[in-house]
Amino acid sequence: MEQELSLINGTIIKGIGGFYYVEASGLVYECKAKGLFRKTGISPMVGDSVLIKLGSQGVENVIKEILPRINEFVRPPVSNVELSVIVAAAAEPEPVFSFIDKLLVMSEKKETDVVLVFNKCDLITEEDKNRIKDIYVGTGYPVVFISTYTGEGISELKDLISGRRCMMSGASGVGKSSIANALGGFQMETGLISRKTQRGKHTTRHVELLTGEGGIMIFDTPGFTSFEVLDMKPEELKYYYPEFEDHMEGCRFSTCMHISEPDCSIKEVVGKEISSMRYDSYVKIYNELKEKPVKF
Ligand SMILES: Nc1nc2c(ncn2[C@@H]2O[C@H](COP(=O)(O)OP(=O)(O)OP(=O)(O)O)[C@@H](O)[C@H]2O)c(=O)[nH]1
Ligand SMILES: [Mg+2]
Ligand SMILES: [Zn+2]
Repeated sequence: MEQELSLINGTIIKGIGGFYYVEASGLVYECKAKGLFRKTGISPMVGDSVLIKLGSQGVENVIKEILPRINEFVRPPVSNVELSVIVAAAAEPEPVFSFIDKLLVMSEKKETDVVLVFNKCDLITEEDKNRIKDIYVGTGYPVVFISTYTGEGISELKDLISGRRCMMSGASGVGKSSIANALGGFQMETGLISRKTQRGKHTTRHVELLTGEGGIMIFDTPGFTSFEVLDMKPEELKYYYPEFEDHMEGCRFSTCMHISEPDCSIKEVVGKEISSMRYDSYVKIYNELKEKPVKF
């Protein structure tokens, strides 16, 4: 009983080299997670709400318990996400729409709300923006066009995300850390993209939960260049494209995958109500899932 009373409730904001940094009442404690995995089979993640026991006189602080998670993501590895902020660059690097759609699909699967951000809008025209808008208009996702250089869209984004714990994910070099800095006045390291490959240089190495004024709570995460949709049956995928929902009922077969079946009402509206880009990414991801049997 005495021991329980001495436990402190906090949140893991960072994990490096076997240490976890736990924020509790404005203080940050460096902790170990000794024996926790052996006892529970669960490894701590950034975002976890935990109970820690403070050590004294040379004894380290220890995470004793991980409280139940609302959700957890594998890439990036974070837990308890309230809003998924998917970041792409409008240019430099060019957006890869199938990659963006994979991130969207994973967020749908995890049932988090989504905001889609196109950064570096100082590099594109209004016409370019309209082309991007057209791709996602049917999804219902909020799409925000921003530039951390000019400040465009930053306050709009702030309004959309404040008060919710946001996971930022996206390719390296799209500006995730720059956005975190612009939103919350943080000083996260940012890095130039490679001139030759037009890709980021993986500047951010660790996931970190940043808390700032005005209800800003952001997981800054390392960018990645490839991404596979995990733990999903191919038949599930269609439910993670919100714009399919209104059209599915017209298909001849209730089991229609909207790939090669006859009388498919989804395929009928591709290029109209459903953007070709989105449909193409659906087919691509569907085929990838088919080729890669997943154990359940
Ligand atoms: N033109 C332009 N460049 C930007 C903008 N925002 C950020 N950048 C630049 O893009 C580069 C990458 O920015 P970062 O914030 O490091 O990108 P990141 O997504 O955090 O990258 P990783 O940490 O590697 O995943 C830097 O050189 C930034 O200065 C913008 O609005 N416009
Ligand atoms: Mg970064
Ligand atoms: Zn169909």
